[in-house]
Amino acid sequence: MTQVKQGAVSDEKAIGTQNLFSPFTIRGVTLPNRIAVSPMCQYSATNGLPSDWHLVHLGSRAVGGAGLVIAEASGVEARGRITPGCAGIWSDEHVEPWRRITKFIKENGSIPGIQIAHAGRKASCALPWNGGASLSNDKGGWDTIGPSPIAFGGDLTKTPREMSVEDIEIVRQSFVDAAKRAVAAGFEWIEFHSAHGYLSHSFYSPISNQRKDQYGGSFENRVRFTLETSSAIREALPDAIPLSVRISSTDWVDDGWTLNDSIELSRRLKNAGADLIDCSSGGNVLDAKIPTGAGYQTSFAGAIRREAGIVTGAVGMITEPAQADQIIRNGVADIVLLAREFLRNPYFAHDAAKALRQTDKAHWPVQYGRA
Ligand code: 531
Repeated sequence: MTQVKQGAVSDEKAIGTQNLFSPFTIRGVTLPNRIAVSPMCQYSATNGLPSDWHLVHLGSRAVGGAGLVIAEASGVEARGRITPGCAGIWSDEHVEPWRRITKFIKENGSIPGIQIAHAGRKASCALPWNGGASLSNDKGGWDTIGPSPIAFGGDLTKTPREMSVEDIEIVRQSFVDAAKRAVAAGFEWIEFHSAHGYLSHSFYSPISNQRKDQYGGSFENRVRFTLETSSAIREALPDAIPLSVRISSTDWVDDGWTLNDSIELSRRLKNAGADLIDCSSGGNVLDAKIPTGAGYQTSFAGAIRREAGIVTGAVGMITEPAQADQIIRNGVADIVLLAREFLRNPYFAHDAAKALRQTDKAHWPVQYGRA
Protein backbone atom coordinates (compact mmCIF):
# COMPACT_ATOMS: atom_id res chain seq x y z
CA MET A 1 0.00 0.00 0.00
CA THR A 2 1.21 3.51 -0.80
CA GLN A 3 2.52 5.38 2.22
CA VAL A 4 0.26 8.33 3.03
CA LYS A 5 2.36 11.46 3.32
CA GLN A 6 2.14 13.36 6.59
CA GLY A 7 -0.99 15.43 6.75
CA ALA A 8 -1.93 14.89 3.12
CA VAL A 9 -5.16 13.56 1.72
CA SER A 10 -3.68 11.25 -0.91
CA ASP A 11 -5.16 10.33 -4.28
CA GLU A 12 -5.59 6.87 -2.93
CA LYS A 13 -8.27 8.33 -0.66
CA ALA A 14 -10.33 9.38 -3.67
CA ILE A 15 -14.03 9.07 -3.03
CA GLY A 16 -15.35 5.57 -3.57
CA THR A 17 -12.07 3.67 -3.42
CA GLN A 18 -11.99 3.03 0.34
CA ASN A 19 -14.38 1.44 2.79
CA LEU A 20 -14.59 0.79 6.52
CA PHE A 21 -12.39 -2.28 6.22
CA SER A 22 -9.66 -0.81 4.01
CA PRO A 23 -6.35 -0.62 5.86
CA PHE A 24 -5.10 2.89 6.54
CA THR A 25 -1.46 3.95 6.65
CA ILE A 26 -0.08 7.12 8.18
CA ARG A 27 3.68 7.43 8.64
CA GLY A 28 4.94 4.01 9.76
CA VAL A 29 1.63 2.78 11.13
CA THR A 30 -1.04 0.78 9.31
CA LEU A 31 -4.46 0.42 10.91
CA PRO A 32 -6.06 -2.88 9.80
CA ASN A 33 -9.39 -1.06 9.35
CA ARG A 34 -10.87 2.45 9.76
CA ILE A 35 -12.64 1.77 13.06
CA ALA A 36 -11.20 3.47 16.16
CA VAL A 37 -12.18 3.29 19.79
CA SER A 38 -12.52 6.92 20.82
CA PRO A 39 -10.69 7.86 24.02
CA MET A 40 -13.15 7.44 26.90
CA CYS A 41 -12.45 8.43 30.51
CA GLN A 42 -12.87 5.50 32.88
CA TYR A 43 -12.24 7.39 36.14
CA SER A 44 -10.67 4.21 37.48
CA ALA A 45 -6.99 5.08 37.94
CA THR A 46 -5.11 5.69 41.17
CA ASN A 47 -2.45 8.42 41.01
CA GLY A 48 -2.94 8.28 37.23
CA LEU A 49 -1.83 4.64 37.06
CA PRO A 50 -3.94 2.49 34.71
CA SER A 51 -5.38 -0.60 36.36
CA ASP A 52 -6.73 -4.03 35.44
CA TRP A 53 -9.92 -2.20 34.48
CA HIS A 54 -8.04 -0.35 31.73
CA LEU A 55 -6.43 -3.58 30.52
CA VAL A 56 -9.82 -5.25 30.20
CA HIS A 57 -11.64 -2.19 28.84
CA LEU A 58 -9.06 -1.41 26.15
CA GLY A 59 -7.97 -5.01 25.61
CA SER A 60 -11.48 -6.29 24.96
CA ARG A 61 -12.03 -3.68 22.28
CA ALA A 62 -8.82 -4.80 20.56
CA VAL A 63 -10.11 -8.38 20.77
CA GLY A 64 -13.36 -6.97 19.34
CA GLY A 65 -11.59 -6.01 16.13
CA ALA A 66 -11.14 -2.23 16.30
CA GLY A 67 -8.18 -1.12 14.19
CA LEU A 68 -7.14 1.62 16.61
CA VAL A 69 -7.74 1.68 20.36
CA ILE A 70 -7.07 5.09 21.92
CA ALA A 71 -6.62 5.18 25.69
CA GLU A 72 -8.47 7.88 27.57
CA ALA A 73 -7.40 11.49 28.23
CA SER A 74 -4.25 11.00 30.29
CA GLY A 75 -2.90 13.90 32.28
CA VAL A 76 0.49 15.27 31.29
CA GLU A 77 0.52 16.81 34.76
CA ALA A 78 -1.30 15.66 37.89
CA ARG A 79 -3.15 19.01 37.99
CA GLY A 80 -4.22 18.42 34.38
CA ARG A 81 -6.55 15.55 35.33
CA ILE A 82 -10.29 16.10 35.15
CA THR A 83 -10.83 14.01 38.29
CA PRO A 84 -8.62 12.20 40.81
CA GLY A 85 -9.60 8.97 39.00
CA CYS A 86 -8.28 10.06 35.60
CA ALA A 87 -5.32 8.30 34.02
CA GLY A 88 -1.94 9.93 33.69
CA ILE A 89 1.37 9.84 31.90
CA TRP A 90 3.14 12.55 33.89
CA SER A 91 5.84 10.39 35.46
CA ASP A 92 8.07 7.45 34.55
CA GLU A 93 6.08 5.36 37.01
CA HIS A 94 3.20 5.37 34.50
CA VAL A 95 5.20 3.72 31.73
CA GLU A 96 5.20 0.07 32.85
CA PRO A 97 1.46 -0.20 33.62
CA TRP A 98 0.68 1.30 30.21
CA ARG A 99 3.19 -1.03 28.53
CA ARG A 100 1.28 -4.07 29.81
CA ILE A 101 -1.82 -2.70 28.06
CA THR A 102 -0.18 -1.69 24.77
CA LYS A 103 1.44 -5.12 24.54
CA PHE A 104 -1.94 -6.82 24.85
CA ILE A 105 -3.58 -4.53 22.28
CA LYS A 106 -0.78 -5.20 19.76
CA GLU A 107 -0.86 -8.95 20.40
CA ASN A 108 -4.50 -8.82 19.34
CA GLY A 109 -3.91 -7.09 16.04
CA SER A 110 -4.80 -3.52 16.93
CA ILE A 111 -2.80 -0.29 17.18
CA PRO A 112 -2.60 1.25 20.68
CA GLY A 113 -3.02 5.03 20.91
CA ILE A 114 -3.19 7.45 23.81
CA GLN A 115 -4.78 10.86 24.19
CA ILE A 116 -2.41 13.15 26.09
CA ALA A 117 -4.33 15.84 27.89
CA HIS A 118 -4.50 18.78 30.25
CA ALA A 119 -7.92 19.72 31.60
CA GLY A 120 -7.00 23.35 32.45
CA ARG A 121 -9.97 25.17 33.99
CA LYS A 122 -12.11 22.00 33.81
CA ALA A 123 -9.74 20.06 36.09
CA SER A 124 -10.26 19.09 39.73
CA CYS A 125 -13.77 17.65 39.53
CA ALA A 126 -15.54 14.86 41.39
CA LEU A 127 -16.06 11.55 39.57
CA PRO A 128 -19.18 11.72 37.36
CA TRP A 129 -20.98 9.11 39.47
CA ASN A 130 -20.34 11.43 42.45
CA GLY A 131 -21.88 14.41 40.66
CA GLY A 132 -18.91 15.72 38.62
CA ALA A 133 -18.83 19.16 40.28
CA SER A 134 -15.65 21.09 41.16
CA LEU A 135 -13.78 19.36 43.96
CA SER A 136 -12.57 21.68 46.70
CA ASN A 137 -8.95 21.37 47.79
CA ASP A 138 -9.96 20.04 51.23
CA LYS A 139 -11.88 17.19 49.50
CA GLY A 140 -9.00 16.03 47.29
CA GLY A 141 -9.13 18.75 44.64
CA TRP A 142 -6.37 21.14 43.54
CA ASP A 143 -5.79 24.61 42.10
CA THR A 144 -6.48 24.93 38.37
CA ILE A 145 -4.79 26.94 35.61
CA GLY A 146 -6.02 28.45 32.35
CA PRO A 147 -5.38 31.19 29.82
CA SER A 148 -7.56 33.66 31.76
CA PRO A 149 -9.12 33.69 35.23
CA ILE A 150 -12.61 32.73 34.00
CA ALA A 151 -14.47 29.80 35.56
CA PHE A 152 -16.34 27.43 33.21
CA GLY A 153 -19.56 27.97 35.16
CA GLY A 154 -22.41 25.83 36.45
CA ASP A 155 -21.03 23.17 38.79
CA LEU A 156 -17.47 23.93 37.63
CA THR A 157 -16.90 26.84 39.97
CA LYS A 158 -13.11 26.95 40.19
CA THR A 159 -11.53 30.09 38.78
CA PRO A 160 -8.25 29.11 37.14
CA ARG A 161 -5.07 31.01 37.81
CA GLU A 162 -4.01 32.90 34.69
CA MET A 163 -0.95 31.16 33.29
CA SER A 164 2.27 33.10 32.95
CA VAL A 165 4.42 32.58 29.86
CA GLU A 166 6.67 30.46 32.07
CA ASP A 167 3.65 28.29 33.03
CA ILE A 168 2.90 27.87 29.32
CA GLU A 169 6.46 26.69 28.67
CA ILE A 170 6.27 24.24 31.58
CA VAL A 171 3.00 22.73 30.31
CA ARG A 172 4.34 22.51 26.75
CA GLN A 173 7.37 20.62 28.06
CA SER A 174 5.02 18.35 30.05
CA PHE A 175 3.28 17.42 26.78
CA VAL A 176 6.66 16.67 25.19
CA ASP A 177 7.77 14.50 28.12
CA ALA A 178 4.40 12.73 28.14
CA ALA A 179 4.66 11.99 24.40
CA LYS A 180 8.12 10.46 24.90
CA ARG A 181 6.85 8.33 27.80
CA ALA A 182 3.89 7.22 25.70
CA VAL A 183 6.26 5.97 23.00
CA ALA A 184 8.38 4.24 25.67
CA ALA A 185 5.18 2.58 26.88
CA GLY A 186 4.56 1.12 23.42
CA PHE A 187 1.87 3.48 22.10
CA GLU A 188 2.02 3.83 18.31
CA TRP A 189 -0.43 6.71 17.91
CA ILE A 190 -0.44 9.93 19.94
CA GLU A 191 -3.45 12.21 20.15
CA PHE A 192 -3.08 15.74 21.55
CA HIS A 193 -6.39 16.64 23.25
CA SER A 194 -7.29 20.15 22.10
CA ALA A 195 -11.07 19.91 22.41
CA HIS A 196 -14.01 19.89 24.85
CA GLY A 197 -13.08 23.03 26.77
CA TYR A 198 -9.86 21.63 28.16
CA LEU A 199 -6.62 23.63 28.27
CA SER A 200 -5.68 23.80 24.58
CA HIS A 201 -9.28 24.55 23.46
CA SER A 202 -9.60 27.17 26.19
CA PHE A 203 -6.63 28.99 24.63
CA TYR A 204 -8.00 29.10 21.07
CA SER A 205 -11.61 29.92 21.99
CA PRO A 206 -12.34 33.63 22.53
CA ILE A 207 -14.88 32.59 25.18
CA SER A 208 -12.20 31.50 27.65
CA ASN A 209 -9.15 33.44 26.46
CA GLN A 210 -9.07 37.15 27.20
CA ARG A 211 -5.31 37.51 27.46
CA LYS A 212 -3.57 40.65 26.32
CA ASP A 213 -0.20 39.06 25.53
CA GLN A 214 1.04 36.98 22.56
CA TYR A 215 -1.22 34.07 23.62
CA GLY A 216 -4.50 36.01 23.46
CA GLY A 217 -6.53 38.48 21.45
CA SER A 218 -6.18 37.80 17.71
CA PHE A 219 -6.80 34.37 16.10
CA GLU A 220 -3.05 34.20 15.48
CA ASN A 221 -2.32 34.65 19.18
CA ARG A 222 -5.09 32.37 20.50
CA VAL A 223 -3.96 29.40 18.39
CA ARG A 224 -0.31 29.88 19.43
CA PHE A 225 -0.47 27.50 22.42
CA THR A 226 -2.06 24.71 20.36
CA LEU A 227 0.36 25.14 17.46
CA GLU A 228 3.51 25.47 19.56
CA THR A 229 2.55 22.45 21.65
CA SER A 230 1.73 20.39 18.53
CA SER A 231 5.10 21.28 16.95
CA ALA A 232 6.96 20.44 20.15
CA ILE A 233 5.19 17.06 20.45
CA ARG A 234 5.86 16.31 16.78
CA GLU A 235 9.58 17.06 17.18
CA ALA A 236 9.74 14.70 20.16
CA LEU A 237 8.07 11.80 18.32
CA PRO A 238 9.82 9.27 16.10
CA ASP A 239 8.97 9.83 12.41
CA ALA A 240 6.99 6.58 12.28
CA ILE A 241 4.47 7.62 14.96
CA PRO A 242 1.37 9.57 13.85
CA LEU A 243 0.15 12.62 15.75
CA SER A 244 -3.56 13.36 15.75
CA VAL A 245 -5.11 16.46 17.27
CA ARG A 246 -8.67 16.37 18.60
CA ILE A 247 -10.29 19.77 18.20
CA SER A 248 -13.68 21.21 18.96
CA SER A 249 -14.75 22.25 15.47
CA THR A 250 -17.21 24.82 16.84
CA ASP A 251 -18.25 26.27 20.21
CA TRP A 252 -21.86 26.23 18.95
CA VAL A 253 -22.36 29.90 19.96
CA ASP A 254 -22.32 33.05 17.81
CA ASP A 255 -19.45 34.78 19.58
CA GLY A 256 -17.29 31.65 19.94
CA TRP A 257 -14.92 29.49 17.93
CA THR A 258 -16.27 28.58 14.47
CA LEU A 259 -15.85 25.92 11.78
CA ASN A 260 -13.99 28.47 9.62
CA ASP A 261 -11.57 29.01 12.50
CA SER A 262 -11.12 25.22 12.70
CA ILE A 263 -10.33 25.00 9.00
CA GLU A 264 -7.62 27.65 9.34
CA LEU A 265 -6.28 26.04 12.53
CA SER A 266 -6.17 22.66 10.77
CA ARG A 267 -4.13 24.12 7.88
CA ARG A 268 -1.64 25.42 10.42
CA LEU A 269 -1.66 22.18 12.42
CA LYS A 270 -0.76 20.36 9.23
CA ASN A 271 2.26 22.66 8.85
CA ALA A 272 3.09 22.03 12.50
CA GLY A 273 3.33 18.30 11.77
CA ALA A 274 -0.10 17.00 12.75
CA ASP A 275 -1.19 13.99 10.69
CA LEU A 276 -4.91 13.82 11.39
CA ILE A 277 -7.57 16.13 12.82
CA ASP A 278 -10.06 14.34 15.04
CA CYS A 279 -13.14 16.52 14.57
CA SER A 280 -15.30 16.83 17.67
CA SER A 281 -17.13 19.91 18.95
CA GLY A 282 -18.41 21.79 22.00
CA GLY A 283 -17.44 21.59 25.64
CA ASN A 284 -16.32 25.17 26.27
CA VAL A 285 -19.67 26.88 26.77
CA LEU A 286 -21.98 25.83 29.56
CA ASP A 287 -25.33 26.55 27.93
CA ALA A 288 -24.54 26.04 24.23
CA LYS A 289 -27.47 24.58 22.29
CA ILE A 290 -26.01 21.57 20.51
CA PRO A 291 -28.18 19.89 17.86
CA THR A 292 -27.14 16.34 18.73
CA GLY A 293 -28.32 13.50 16.54
CA ALA A 294 -26.91 10.70 14.39
CA GLY A 295 -23.55 11.80 12.96
CA TYR A 296 -24.10 15.42 14.01
CA GLN A 297 -20.38 16.30 13.84
CA THR A 298 -19.48 14.32 10.73
CA SER A 299 -19.80 17.28 8.35
CA PHE A 300 -17.03 19.06 10.28
CA ALA A 301 -14.62 16.24 9.41
CA GLY A 302 -15.72 16.56 5.77
CA ALA A 303 -15.26 20.34 5.62
CA ILE A 304 -11.87 20.26 7.34
CA ARG A 305 -10.66 17.38 5.15
CA ARG A 306 -11.75 19.19 1.98
CA GLU A 307 -10.75 22.76 2.87
CA ALA A 308 -7.58 22.16 4.88
CA GLY A 309 -6.39 19.15 2.85
CA ILE A 310 -5.65 17.07 5.91
CA VAL A 311 -6.69 13.58 6.91
CA THR A 312 -9.62 13.62 9.37
CA GLY A 313 -11.46 11.44 11.85
CA ALA A 314 -15.23 11.64 12.33
CA VAL A 315 -16.68 11.25 15.82
CA GLY A 316 -20.07 11.75 17.45
CA MET A 317 -23.10 9.49 17.52
CA ILE A 318 -21.78 7.04 14.95
CA THR A 319 -23.54 3.82 15.90
CA GLU A 320 -24.37 1.84 12.76
CA PRO A 321 -22.07 -0.15 10.45
CA ALA A 322 -23.60 1.29 7.25
CA GLN A 323 -23.35 4.82 8.65
CA ALA A 324 -19.66 4.34 9.48
CA ASP A 325 -18.97 2.73 6.09
CA GLN A 326 -20.67 5.61 4.22
CA ILE A 327 -18.48 8.18 5.98
CA ILE A 328 -15.40 6.45 4.58
CA ARG A 329 -16.85 5.55 1.16
CA ASN A 330 -18.08 9.13 0.59
CA GLY A 331 -14.64 10.57 1.44
CA VAL A 332 -16.02 12.53 4.40
CA ALA A 333 -13.34 11.25 6.78
CA ASP A 334 -10.49 8.74 6.78
CA ILE A 335 -11.33 7.00 10.04
CA VAL A 336 -14.37 6.87 12.33
CA LEU A 337 -14.07 7.04 16.11
CA LEU A 338 -16.83 5.47 18.17
CA ALA A 339 -17.34 6.03 21.87
CA ARG A 340 -20.65 5.05 23.44
CA GLU A 341 -21.38 2.38 20.84
CA PHE A 342 -18.15 0.69 21.89
CA LEU A 343 -19.26 0.78 25.53
CA ARG A 344 -22.42 -1.09 24.54
CA ASN A 345 -20.71 -3.41 22.12
CA PRO A 346 -16.97 -4.18 22.27
CA TYR A 347 -17.50 -6.37 19.18
CA PHE A 348 -18.82 -3.53 17.00
CA ALA A 349 -16.05 -4.09 14.43
CA HIS A 350 -16.84 -7.80 14.05
CA ASP A 351 -20.57 -7.08 13.88
CA ALA A 352 -19.88 -4.41 11.24
CA ALA A 353 -17.81 -6.85 9.18
CA LYS A 354 -20.73 -9.27 9.23
CA ALA A 355 -23.32 -6.60 8.40
CA LEU A 356 -21.17 -5.24 5.55
CA ARG A 357 -20.25 -8.73 4.27
CA GLN A 358 -16.55 -8.17 4.91
CA THR A 359 -15.87 -10.98 7.36
CA ASP A 360 -12.74 -11.95 5.43
CA LYS A 361 -11.23 -8.61 6.56
CA ALA A 362 -11.97 -8.94 10.29
CA HIS A 363 -9.50 -10.80 12.45
CA TRP A 364 -10.76 -12.66 15.47
CA PRO A 365 -8.06 -13.84 17.91
CA VAL A 366 -7.27 -17.54 17.39
CA GLN A 367 -8.97 -18.31 20.70
CA TYR A 368 -12.26 -16.97 19.27
CA GLY A 369 -11.72 -18.30 15.75
CA ARG A 370 -14.85 -20.49 15.89
CA ALA A 371 -16.97 -17.32 16.19
C1 531 B 1 -17.85 14.38 26.76
C2 531 B 1 -17.84 15.68 26.03
C3 531 B 1 -17.98 15.64 24.65
C4 531 B 1 -18.00 16.81 23.95
C5 531 B 1 -17.88 18.00 24.59
C6 531 B 1 -17.75 18.04 25.96
C7 531 B 1 -17.73 16.87 26.68
N1 531 B 1 -16.71 13.93 27.46
C8 531 B 1 -15.44 14.48 27.09
C9 531 B 1 -14.32 13.78 27.78
C10 531 B 1 -14.50 13.74 29.26
C11 531 B 1 -15.84 13.24 29.65
C12 531 B 1 -16.96 13.86 28.89
C13 531 B 1 -13.00 14.29 27.33
O1 531 B 1 -12.90 14.87 26.29
C14 531 B 1 -11.81 14.00 28.13
